[in-house]
Amino acid sequence: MITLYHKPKTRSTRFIFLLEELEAPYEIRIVTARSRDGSGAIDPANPHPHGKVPAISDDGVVVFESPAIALYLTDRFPQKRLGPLIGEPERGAYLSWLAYYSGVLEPAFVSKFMNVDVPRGTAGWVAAEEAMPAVLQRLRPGPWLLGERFSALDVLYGTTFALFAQSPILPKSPVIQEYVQRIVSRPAYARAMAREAG
Ligand SMILES: N[C@@H](CCC(=O)N[C@@H](CS)C(=O)NCC(=O)O)C(=O)O
Repeated sequence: MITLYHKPKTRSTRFIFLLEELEAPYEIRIVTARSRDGSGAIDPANPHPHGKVPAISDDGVVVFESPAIALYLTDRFPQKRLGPLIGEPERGAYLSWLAYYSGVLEPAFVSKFMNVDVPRGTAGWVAAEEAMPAVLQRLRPGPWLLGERFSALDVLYGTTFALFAQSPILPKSPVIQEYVQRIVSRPAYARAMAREAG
């Protein structure tokens, strides 16, 4: 049984979506976490080293950080084909864009949100203005980041773009709008939203 350490309406919500896509047996354990306004506290029950969400435990095996959890879960339920496995040619792109999500895209978005210039040659990421064209180029052939194959990448990127749909951080592009529409139209997304709402 998988336990998802979760705080509603945060980065852990997308893992309810992924677990629904995988039709995995799971339970949700609501934990407290610190909020932007200074309220909230780390929950000692949460195994993430900084008390962040998401984290999961799979019969005692703990995994934290979104790309690691996505990879763990798609490897754990290989029959669902939501992530290319070792030996499949798409595995390289899968790993690369998983790592890119938290190594480049999120820092790029946060830098832009905070009005911080990204120092080229020093930062390990690039500005959002440079990152987004690369993502768009990948997405343009569609319908998913791995082409015809829906994967956990789309859970990460799609839910992020859905969240920032109205924000100036995201370029206005029909490619993104249609992608977000495809994501939020998935039955597992609706089930996840219903489950989170209780
Ligand atoms: N790098 C982490 C980020 C997780 C994260 O920052 N989650 C937020 C909620 S959206 C959180 O738990 N914040 C509480 C805190 O920073 O203490 C991941 O991608 O999983």
